[in-house]
Amino acid sequence: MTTAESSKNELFDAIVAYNKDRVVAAVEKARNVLKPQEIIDALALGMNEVGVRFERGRLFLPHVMVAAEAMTAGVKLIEGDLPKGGGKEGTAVIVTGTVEGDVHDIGKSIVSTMLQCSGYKVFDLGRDVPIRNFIETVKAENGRMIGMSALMTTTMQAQRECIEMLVEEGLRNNVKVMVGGAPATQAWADKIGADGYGENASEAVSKANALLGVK
Ligand code: B12
Repeated sequence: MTTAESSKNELFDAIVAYNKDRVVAAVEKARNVLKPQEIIDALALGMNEVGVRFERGRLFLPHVMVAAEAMTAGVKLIEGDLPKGGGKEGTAVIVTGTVEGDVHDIGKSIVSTMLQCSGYKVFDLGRDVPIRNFIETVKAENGRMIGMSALMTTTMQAQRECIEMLVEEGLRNNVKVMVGGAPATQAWADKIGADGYGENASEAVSKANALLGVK
């Protein structure tokens, strides 16, 4: 097995074992062999497995919480290593956040970081964000795009409501909307009239570039 593969396995196993020290050690080690994005992808795969085990009743909420903390710590370690876009995209503003009622923010934060590294000015509103806050921030900061994350089938409805509010406020033509989070799909994005959907953080960046006309 190559060192890269064994590094990825170590990252995955450490998250699934919900062991923060092991995650931190695995990330430090992996930095010599893997690209930052590969490290994030391996950790995210581990988080997905945690989700599967939680669903099957093999892990419980406290385990998921510790695994989530470990993932956040791991990503924080390598944030500075992510390639920078050089700011050639200028200062296009993107407002991001996890919708109201939803506290899942790991994926959203990765997306925000990657957008930032690609040269965008990102206003990350955090988690459990009321729709009104997205709208007010986009107005106040002259935002060109809203990127909403939702991890639950119940909360993803807020993505639709935000688009409806943009229409009501007469802002829809000036503001692109990108949606994401595990239950979101391209079909969902089409259904609610979003401009784009990204399955992961790299796709979020390429979709944002395409929608905002950035080469
Ligand atoms: C970690 C986790 C938690 C942590 C969250 C910690 C945190 N700070 O985020 C804690 C323990 C707090 C938690 C709580 C709960 N959780 Co939870 N959780 C998860 C878990 C296991 C992993 C999520 C995750 O972080 N994945 C890793 C990241 C990297 O992936 P990601 O979020 O999908 O993000 C990527 C893409 O989706 C995309 N992306 C994300 N956002 C965006 C945005 C844009 C604009 C774009 C373009 C792309 C994009 O890019 C990201 C990077 O690649 C999922 C299982 C799963 N498979 O998703 C369940 C899951 C989402 N949780 C679930 C549930 C039910 C809950 C609780 C209700 C449990 C409870 N009984 O209390 C609460 C909800 C509380 C609330 N009100 O929000 C369910 C939801 C089911 C449903 N009906 O939809 C899931 C699916 C688990 C399950 N299978 O049952 N949870």
